[in-house]
Amino acid sequence: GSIHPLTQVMEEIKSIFLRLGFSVAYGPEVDTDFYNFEALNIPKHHPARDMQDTFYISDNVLLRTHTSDTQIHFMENHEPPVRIIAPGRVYRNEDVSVRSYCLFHQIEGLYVDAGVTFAELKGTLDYFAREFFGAKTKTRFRPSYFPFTEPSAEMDVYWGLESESDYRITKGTGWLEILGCGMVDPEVFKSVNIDNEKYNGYAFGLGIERIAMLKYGIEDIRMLFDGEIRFLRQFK
Ligand code: 2NL
Repeated sequence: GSIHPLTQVMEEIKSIFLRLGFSVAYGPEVDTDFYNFEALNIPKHHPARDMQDTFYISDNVLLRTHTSDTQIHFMENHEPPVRIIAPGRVYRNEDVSVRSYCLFHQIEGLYVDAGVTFAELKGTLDYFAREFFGAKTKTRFRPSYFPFTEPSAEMDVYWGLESESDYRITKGTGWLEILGCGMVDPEVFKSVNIDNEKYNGYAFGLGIERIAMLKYGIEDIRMLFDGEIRFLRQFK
């Protein structure tokens, strides 16, 4: 047998953040509306909550759409400082295609303490990019929006424009988006009873499939879930 490419990528990312002092937290894949949406400042009428995007078990129970739910559970049960990553499976009710599948994997990170800065977030994620993609990796941060962080950003790595496929995957820019991040919105701390005058923090989320596809040049996301032995043997 061989270790699945998604597992290999997850283990490599986990080990980088473990070296930085993060612990690993696991949580339920079936969770309630509160942990997946409400506590994350995602309002009732938000499009992500739609049945078109989320698999519901009942009115209030669903398959998690990100591993943020685990971080909410963790903050309910632990006083700051909190420094965790939450890896695992997440689910979205999307049309299956080369680019998207109903099941995928995520690693989210969370750091909560008194006086956490955006500069620390940038330094940590920049370090991660250089460990994962190589010491010469260039990164850039662009402003973005998430309901659970303010301010929010996306991090790109410079991929280059050497081959025809580089043009295709970077849309001719040479840059590739690899994660979303930001400073935790004070509203999120309210829902887990953490004093948002005393504490703040940063969070980030990255999709494993996308990174595995880039690393190994996999063109169709479905190959990661088919269990086709001739595909899997290549990752020995
Ligand atoms: C993306 C973006 C992100 C987070 C995830 C987070 C979790 C808590 C509080 C605040 Cl408990 N934020 N997670 C923050 C920013 C971005 O993911 O594109 N993921 C694939």
